[in-house]
Amino acid sequence: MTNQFALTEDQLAIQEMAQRFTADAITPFAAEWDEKKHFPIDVIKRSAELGFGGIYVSEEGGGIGLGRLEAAIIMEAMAYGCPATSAFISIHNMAAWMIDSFGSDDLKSRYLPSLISMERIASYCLTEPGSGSDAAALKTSAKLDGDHYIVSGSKQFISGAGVNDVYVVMVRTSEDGPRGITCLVVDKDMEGLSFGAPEKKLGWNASPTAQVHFDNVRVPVANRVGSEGEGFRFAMAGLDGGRLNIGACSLGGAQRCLDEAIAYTKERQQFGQAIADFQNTQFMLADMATDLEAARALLYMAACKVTDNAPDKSRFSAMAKRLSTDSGSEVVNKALQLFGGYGYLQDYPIERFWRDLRVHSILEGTNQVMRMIVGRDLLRQ
Ligand code: FAD
Ligand code: 2MC
Repeated sequence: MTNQFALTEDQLAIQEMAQRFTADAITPFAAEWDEKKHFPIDVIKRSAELGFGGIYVSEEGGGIGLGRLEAAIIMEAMAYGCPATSAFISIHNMAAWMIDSFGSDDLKSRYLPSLISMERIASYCLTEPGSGSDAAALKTSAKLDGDHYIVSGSKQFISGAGVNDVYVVMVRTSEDGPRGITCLVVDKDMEGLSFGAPEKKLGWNASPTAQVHFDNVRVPVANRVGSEGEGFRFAMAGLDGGRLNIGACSLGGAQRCLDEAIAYTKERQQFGQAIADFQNTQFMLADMATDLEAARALLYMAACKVTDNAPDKSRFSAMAKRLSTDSGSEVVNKALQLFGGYGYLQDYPIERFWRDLRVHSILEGTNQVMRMIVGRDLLRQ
């Protein structure tokens, strides 16, 4: 960021490109995707033409090699139309980045080109039925058998499960807690891989979620990311960036609802005047804008810290995720109130954003886990 607080010309150009794509390909269709539970795979793949299949995959790896602030700006812009679609692209980017950052040259050459072009799309598989917040308690096992691992177990709540082609999976290769976790890349067509029924959800209807089952799936050792025992660290490093993006998705969704609320309250008349003329309305809009800007400032700063690999990057990423997702939902809730009964109807976009943003305080680490990360880091100092 130049002048400490302004975006650079390049960043503004990236923002404008993402905003144009959103206005053209996402915003006009998002309500229908939500209503029909339609997964907009064609639009997601089109975003690869802008480089969004490998936003922070290095240029050597074939990506566009941007920083995390630029990624957040892109996610925020796309979430203005549809937070679920934006977050789906973020998860793919997190998985691709893990392969680029920690994979062997062979693994990178076999997976990255088709991930970056989004010919293939990747899921990130950490959560299990018995281990959500306590991710290091995961049980899906991978036992070495010659030059393959035999993988058995189940993953829960996996975005893109059943539709995506590639699964970046955290598995247990030894009993040694977080240090017994290894990261493997699994193809959809490997024998023994199957998927649960699509989950029926409150929001994120444009993004399919399901269980992934591994029944003695033979995964080549060559598909291991890094060494045995490094998987948990890779998974957490991926989430440092993923959490920024989820926060950015909340900012984009909340900005849209604030803009909608400003337009609506100027139009809507009650007691012989626009409801925007009531001081209560103005105070609510003022608080919404203030809270949004404060969360955005922290998130952009945290993004710069992750790009720079700053020692406190994980703490800042957790603080920014917590604040942006909670503030984002609060802003949308206030917008819904300003719309009165109409805010509750599907005729307006507010209720969709209200439902879509709710899950951002839960996934990629609940906001209680975010506080745990921040609190532990403060006390460690
Ligand atoms: P739990 O861990 O059981 O938590 C329940 C409650 O207890 C929460 O309020 C939590 O904050 C609280 N709690 C737990 N431990 C503590 C503690 N120590 N101190 C205080 N409070 C605590 N996961 C993936 O791996 N990949 C995906 O693609 C993916 N996509 C998802 C998509 C959707 C729509 C959803 C809903 C989830 C997705 N997840 C995914 C899973 C998500 O990350 C988990 O739901 C989340 O981490 C919480 O785990 P849990 O649901 O098991 O809740
Ligand atoms: N970057 C790199 N390494 C990290 C790290 C980070 N951000 N955070 C932790 N580690 C390392 C840590 O240094 C330690 O390494 P070592 O054993 O060498 O000392 C190891 O990982 C274990 O860390 P902890 O001791 O902190 O592990 P613990 O089990 O106590 O708890 C916790 C970690 C709670 C923070 C983690 O389990 C967590 O983040 N839980 C939430 C799970 C989650 O976010 N799930 C999201 C799923 S994805 C999703 O929802 C999607 C929509 C895609």
